[in-house]
Amino acid sequence: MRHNWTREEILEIYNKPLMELLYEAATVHREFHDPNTVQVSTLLSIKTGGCPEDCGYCPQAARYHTDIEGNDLMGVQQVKAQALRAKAAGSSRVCMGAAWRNVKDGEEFDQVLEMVRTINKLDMEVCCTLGMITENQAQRLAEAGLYAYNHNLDTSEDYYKDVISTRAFQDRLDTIGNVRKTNVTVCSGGIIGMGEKVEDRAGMLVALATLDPQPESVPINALVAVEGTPMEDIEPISIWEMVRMVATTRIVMPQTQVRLSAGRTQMSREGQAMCFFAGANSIFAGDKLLTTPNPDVNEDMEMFKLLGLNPQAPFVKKAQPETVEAADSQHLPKGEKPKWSRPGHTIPRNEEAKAKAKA
Ligand code: SAM
Ligand code: DTB
Ligand code: SF4
Repeated sequence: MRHNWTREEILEIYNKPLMELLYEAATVHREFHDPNTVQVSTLLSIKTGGCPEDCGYCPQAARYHTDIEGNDLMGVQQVKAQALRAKAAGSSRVCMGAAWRNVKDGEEFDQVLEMVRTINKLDMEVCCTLGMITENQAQRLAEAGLYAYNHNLDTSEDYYKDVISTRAFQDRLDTIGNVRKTNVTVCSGGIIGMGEKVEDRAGMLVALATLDPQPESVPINALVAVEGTPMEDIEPISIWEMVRMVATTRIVMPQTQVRLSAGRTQMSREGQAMCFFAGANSIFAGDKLLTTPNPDVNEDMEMFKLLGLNPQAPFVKKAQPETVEAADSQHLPKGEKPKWSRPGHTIPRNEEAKAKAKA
């Protein structure tokens, strides 16, 4: 496994003639994975909207006043019912997302830990994406039976400053580092089509591929431009860019699960098939991502049938984590108030969207 990729090397791969790029990526893919198996994960927005951050792509940021329906933290039984439904529909993983800047110790986090225990006992892989977390919080999640933690780098360190001003790229690396200190696997990727250069896509892949170990899972999202966000007017990327990004990710991170994430409603079946050929081996299923539309589950299953793809069983890559009950926990809440950064620079595009929403 190589951990010393440079931006130039990655750019060279990304820009290869397409047929060569596809052939190389598909060859690497076959060496490390069954090309006919795709992992299916269901997203569940357990706490929606009202987020204090200013991520320029995100409909859940309170400051942009988008047209989404906000919700307080869901109940454990409601989450269990949704997880059972997802399992019956062929998902082996549930990913719970919360519109939080970071996790705070207290009742709500205890409730999330209970959700993790509950889903793990359904013999499904459990993933959470809750914003920044401390090492102690990562350990408490691990003890509850968490399989993966998602925290995206989103883009290159350079372009990051044009997208988010309320926390720094380094904060993201710190959270990933905290997860790495536990038995929980790392899921980290990003978004393309936010107005970044191809060099920024390569830069993001350098940051991910030089982590040692590399993330077990890398989601590649295409921007879903949502009305009211600073990125509402950005034109969708072409399928060729998605295919190139997936193929390059596959080549530089051969063992990783590459997730074809947001943006599939814009892609044809042929386009998605090309992404699977290029090494994507996971999707998010369910008619909604967190707040935006996703292809219908039945449509996805039809596509799987057509392409001869099979949904992956849970715990193929790593054994099911044991669940420790709250009463037997070794890790008590620390009530830490960590000093995550607030870089505080302003991003004109984000400021304009905020002013427009206020008006
Ligand atoms: N609040 C937590 C955080 O930011 O870490 C977790 C939820 S957040 C919505 C998870 C990820 O969803 C983001 O890091 C981003 O990569 C992706 N995402 C959010 N809005 C998106 C959009 N409009 N298009 C594509 N991806 C998006
Ligand atoms: C990831 O990289 N993509 C998913 C998951 N991780 C949490 C989220 C996509 C969200 C798309 C916008 C929305 O539906 O709100
Ligand atoms: Fe909040 Fe996460 Fe959206 Fe950023 S991406 S605004 S942190 S919910």
